Amino acid sequence: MLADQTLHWPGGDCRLFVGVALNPAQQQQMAAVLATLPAGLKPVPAENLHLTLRFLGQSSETQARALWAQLRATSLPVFSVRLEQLLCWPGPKVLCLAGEITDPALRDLDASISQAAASAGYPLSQHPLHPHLTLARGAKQFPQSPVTVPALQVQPTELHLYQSVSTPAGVRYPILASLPLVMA
Ligand code: 3AM
Repeated sequence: MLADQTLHWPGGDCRLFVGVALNPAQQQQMAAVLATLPAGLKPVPAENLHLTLRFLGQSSETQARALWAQLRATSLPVFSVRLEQLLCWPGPKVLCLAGEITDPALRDLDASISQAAASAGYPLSQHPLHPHLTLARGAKQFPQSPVTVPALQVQPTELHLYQSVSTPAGVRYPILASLPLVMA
């Protein structure tokens, strides 16, 4: 499927981030894993699974369009990352499956996104990129009972601009625009 490069703006200012999704087989695999997480954890809905590459925060339409135009004019490399380390981050209280950046293409992509974000006027990222898939929230500490999560080799084909929408039923991440990642 061709990426929809058009940016569909929902109106007003929006909370945004740039990221990638799992492929459908991985999403299904992880949905099954989410269903087995110990009680006390709040698994994320499977449709919310994603890897955040850059959190942008509250954004105007003008700023988002400037960012997306710059990314559209950039050759965005396809990358691969292996997520295999189960981590509990006590600050945001999330359980996540994390990996290291070993593919130079991911460093290049991160640099391109940072450059586009800076020229569109977004503040510098507070943390260096640490690839991770948030699995559950409400994780004050590492779960006492054993958690089995398979390693995941993620090789996305598209970059997405996600909106983060809070609703009474929970957070949703609609995709506002997508760009293809290309072989170098
Ligand atoms: O689930 P992950 O971590 O991939 O952590 C938040 C989530 O990504 C991250 O943006 C994604 C959608 O909410 N996020 C939220 N607030 C953030 C902040 N102030 C943030 N990342 C960095 N700084």
